[in-house]
Amino acid sequence: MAHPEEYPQLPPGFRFGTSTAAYQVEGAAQEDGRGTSVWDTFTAEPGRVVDGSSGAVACDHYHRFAEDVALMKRLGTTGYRFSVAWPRIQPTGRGAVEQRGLDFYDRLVDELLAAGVQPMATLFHWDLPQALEDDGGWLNRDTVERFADYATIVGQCLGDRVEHWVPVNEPNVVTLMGYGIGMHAPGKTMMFEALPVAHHLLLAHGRAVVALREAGASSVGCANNHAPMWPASDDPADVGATKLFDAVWNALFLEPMLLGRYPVDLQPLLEAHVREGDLATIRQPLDFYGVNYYNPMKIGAAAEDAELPFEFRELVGYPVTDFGWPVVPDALREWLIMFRARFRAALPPIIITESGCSYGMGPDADGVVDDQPRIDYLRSHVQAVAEAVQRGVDVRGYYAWSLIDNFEWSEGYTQRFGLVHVDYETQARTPKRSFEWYADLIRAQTPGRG
Ligand code: GBH
Repeated sequence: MAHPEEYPQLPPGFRFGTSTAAYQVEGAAQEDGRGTSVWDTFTAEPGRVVDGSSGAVACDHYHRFAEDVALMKRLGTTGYRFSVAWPRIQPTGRGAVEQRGLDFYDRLVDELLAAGVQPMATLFHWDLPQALEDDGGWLNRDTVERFADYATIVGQCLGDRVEHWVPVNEPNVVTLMGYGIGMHAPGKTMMFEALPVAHHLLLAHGRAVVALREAGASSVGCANNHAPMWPASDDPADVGATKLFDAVWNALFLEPMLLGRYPVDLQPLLEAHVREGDLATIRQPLDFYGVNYYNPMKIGAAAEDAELPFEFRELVGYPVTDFGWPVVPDALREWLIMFRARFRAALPPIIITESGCSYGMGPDADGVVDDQPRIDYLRSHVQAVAEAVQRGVDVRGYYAWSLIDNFEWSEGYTQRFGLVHVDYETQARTPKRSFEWYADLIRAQTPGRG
């Protein structure tokens, strides 16, 4: 039985949800006419994924979605963020609609609504159709047009039933990890030459916001990954490197979306790609600003001959997750307060569209998955959000990453972020102790109901 006083309290109507993404959970890669995505290609290349795995089967969510929705119902969540796989809707990224692919999301949305769960749909969580990548992918401005068409198709099908829309998940991760340093698909190592990707993803965001609204969507936002950047020391070289990386990771996406301009330091690098009207296209009024938060980063100056002008340093003195990422909930609270103070009227209500951690334990002899560190993570981060709300920041929801263990990109199946354990041999789902804790947290918001 949950004692309300032991759980962070958020205002009435605050939505507690969970998040996943298509390539990480669906599997069924060959089914119902799905086309090849850049992640199918990337995972087939030796050495790209630590355990040599792919999302070909993943959690088999494509076939087991009803079981997964039943888990959400049991959890008592009222929100679920998923992504639509573009190659299921348009196998080559252009042209005719693959109705069977669209039907899957239609069934998923209906199943969610019947369970009392409000859907949040992401249109692009990194699985670009390979055929578009073959034509340059996000380096090619034409991909923006293709994305706007795709947004219209999905919006027309689901616009009446999806509560919130996210056009692009973490454009910074796509730009930097996909095209900058090559840790993600499509695996390009272009460093600063990857900046046109950022501009095209931002244009894709703006065009999709318009397309979705025209198709009947009522609430459209974004899901940008933000990491507070801390300098390794007060040495001006470290401070300067931190300022630059902060611009590249955070401001490069945030400022065009909210203010309609690029950060001053980066303008010279982007100028050549920006056409008349582009910045107005990017700056669309948003119904919410989605933040994916994991941890702050420590940045230092790099050696003269280094490839990049900044360096990632280890943030010591904090507990770490299995991934080695530091657990710093205070940084989330401080970042939210700073964000609100800086943007004020330009900032719509915030939703935490992802927050979570990887801890790897499986079921013990009694079948229990005792993931206390995840409970601590969730408790402290939800508490940080509650404190930011008390300080006047308008945060409307928290979506835990993730509902179930899943394919963690270049880490394959070696990192587990789920509230529910997945046995990849049997596909058995086992709710972890953190699942029970999250259920209690939700119940504790409305005393008397649980
Ligand atoms: C998100 O990306 C994704 O949206 C989701 O698909 C993914 O499964 C989830 O997070 C978990 O990874 O240098 O040690 O300080 C997260 C992007 C970028 C977050 C790198 C952590 C720095 C770690 N990540 N970042 S560290």
